[in-house]
Order: sequence, then structure tokens, then C-alpha cells
Amino acid sequence: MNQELISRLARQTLQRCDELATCTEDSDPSLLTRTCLGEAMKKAHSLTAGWMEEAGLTVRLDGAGNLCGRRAGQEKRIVVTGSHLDTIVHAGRYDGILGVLLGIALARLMEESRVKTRLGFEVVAFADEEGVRFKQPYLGSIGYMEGLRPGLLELTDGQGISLKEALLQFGVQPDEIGRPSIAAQDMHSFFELHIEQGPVLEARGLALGIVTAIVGQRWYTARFEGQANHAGTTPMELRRDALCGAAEWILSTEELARSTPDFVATVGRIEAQPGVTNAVPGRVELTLDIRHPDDTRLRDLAKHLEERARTIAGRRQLDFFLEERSSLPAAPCSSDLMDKWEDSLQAMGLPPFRLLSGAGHDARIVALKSPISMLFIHSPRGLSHHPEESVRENDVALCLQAAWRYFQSLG
Ligand code: HGY
Ligand code: MN
Ligand code: MN
Repeated sequence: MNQELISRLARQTLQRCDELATCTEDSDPSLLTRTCLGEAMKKAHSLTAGWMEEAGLTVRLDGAGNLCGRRAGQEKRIVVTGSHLDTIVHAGRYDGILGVLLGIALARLMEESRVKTRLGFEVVAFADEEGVRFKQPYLGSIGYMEGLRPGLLELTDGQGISLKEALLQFGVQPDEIGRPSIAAQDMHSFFELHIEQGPVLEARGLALGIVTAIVGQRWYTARFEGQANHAGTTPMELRRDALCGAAEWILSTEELARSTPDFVATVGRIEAQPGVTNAVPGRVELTLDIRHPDDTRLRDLAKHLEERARTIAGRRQLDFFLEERSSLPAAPCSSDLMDKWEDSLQAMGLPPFRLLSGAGHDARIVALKSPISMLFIHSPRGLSHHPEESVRENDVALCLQAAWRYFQSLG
């Protein structure tokens, strides 16, 4: 294996992550915010498409706005890799992006090594994974595998623009919208290279880890409704304060998550109305993200949290509404593919450590129809969904080397 080429590609991959970090829609250009199908994504696509072509891939924009680069093999079946180019608000520059660019580096390795592969190879830059713009995650991978059905195409963003309109504005061909990008029977398997986004590999002094499964995840929008009223004249005992009800529920949620092993729960956004200093809040909307590796347990915990909210609302004479926005089962990785990663790491003299993913990934959607695997790369300080998210060049080079071995072992 050409170590010098691998080191050069790892360095180039990180430089490209820096370049893509300039494709931002944030009012502060030093911060990275790139939501799906926006102007910043257009710029990111233009750079990424150029890199795909340079690596010998044939590029297409699919019906969900995913950028796909394909290399034909001797047979029809394709190994797909990829991750997402969209980000959260004020993101790091590696979450998702690194996996896309490593896929392109792998295609470059294939070109430069002049190997003829039996299986085809496709790199996908998914258009939406984080769910920021349309408040629904994984739209890119859902569109890639299944096509975007009408219920999803009608989702609207904060400006009232529908997903369908956004796809048309982005340049997606009208007759492609809603169509899957690939037939599941043409897929050999999928693998995703991703930063760990947590502290486990760092604690063990490891560069890489093999993912066993992605936890189950549910998203909700909750609403407490009471009575807005004057902050000076409404006695405390006569108030129906929606924000106090929401606050009690948030703390109750935290208490349940803290006392339940493997359960995490997050209220990431809260909005109170009328939202002024001198009025009792009459209406509060908040988001809830809950995750657990066991689907039955997660369903029961969700039910329990809803009951707690109804009890709190009843006691405070509030109304409570809960809308489920997304519910995804835990996604196990293929044991055969995990073994192939294990062989690759062992051949490099690295420990084949296995770990669970608490973060969600595009691979979880692909897993509904195809075998998947994931390799995690050490995240320094375990920091992610934060501008200071980072990776080490040497770890990236090891990942590329492992991925090259892994791909070759698929046949
Ligand atoms: O939320 C997640 O786990 C992922 O980063 N989208
Ligand atoms: Mn993320
Ligand atoms: Mn990600």
C-alpha cells in the first residue's frame, strides 16, 4: 500500500473540510451553518462535484438533492459509502463532511492504484441529515433509498417554502423528485466513515472503532397552553403559566434520563409566547429528542414522559399537545461487515474495538433495506456539534487505509 499517497490524501481531505467550512449561510462567516438545499449547499456541491469528477466518479444530483458520484465495477452491484453535507447551526466542520470527503479520497485511491473492482462504488453526499431546515432529520437518505413521499415533500421551512419547492429551486429535475436514487437489490452494502462525536475512543487511546449499532431515536414537538396575562396584576395562584409547566416537565425529563441507564433526553429548543418581560407566558413550544438502544424501552420511556407532562399540565390547568416528528428504530450493523472491519484493523496492528453509536447517522436509514457498517474516527475531547470539533490527520490517514483494506475485502 502506498503510504505516501494515503498521507497526501488524508491531508487533502482535511484541507477540503476547511474549504467546505467557508460555504456557510451564517451571518457571521466564521461560523458554519449549512442547511439543506440552500445557497451555501449549492457552493458546497459545486466544490464537491469537482472533487468527485477529479477522482474519476460520474456525478449526478438525485431526486432528493443528494450529490452522488459513481464508479462502475465489473458487475452491477454497488458498494455505497457516504454521509451528509448539511450541518446544525454553528457546527463543526467534520460531522458528516469528513465521511463524504473520505469516500472521494477512496475513489481517488482506486483510480491511482489502477485497480479494476468487481463491485461498483458510489459516494453519496446526503442533502439533509440534521433536520434543521424542515425539522425532520434524514431527508437525504430517505430520498436516496425510498424516494421522498408526498407527506415529506409538503414539509415547510421557517419561510413557508415546501421541500418540493426547495428541491426545484435547487435545480433538481421535476420528474426525478420523489424517485429513489438506487434500487436496494443493486446495493451490495453501505458503509459510513464518521467522527465518533463522543469520548469513548479518546478514553481508550484509540484512533478507530467499529460501530455495532446506532441507537433508536425519536423527535417530538410538545406544546403547553395556558393563559397569557398581565405580569403585574395576575396573582401567582391564579396564573396558568405555560412556561412554568414546560420548565417542570423539562426537569422531570432530565431526572428520568439521569436515573435510566443508556437513556438520553434533550430539550434543544424552547419558544414562549407572547415572549415579553411583562406578560405571563400563555403558550410554549419545545422540542424533545430521546434515544435508547432498546426500541421497546424507548417506546415505554416516551409514553412515560408523555404521562408526566399530562400530570403536570393537569395540576397547573394547562393543555398539553405532543406531536411525534420522527421515530426510528435502533439500527444494527451487519456482523459479517463488522468482521471485515475487524480483519482490516488487525492487519494494520490496530485493536478492533467495537462501540455503540449514540449519534444518529444516514446509515440508519440505509439499514432498513441494506446491510450497513460504520467506522468511527477519534474525536479529540469528544467534542461535536460545536465549532471546535476536530480530528487528527494521522487518525484520518489510518481510517483511509482501513477503508481501502475493507473495500478490497468485499470482493
Ligand atoms: O443528531 C444526531 O445524532 C446526528 O448528529 N444527526
Ligand atoms: Mn450531527
Ligand atoms: Mn453526522
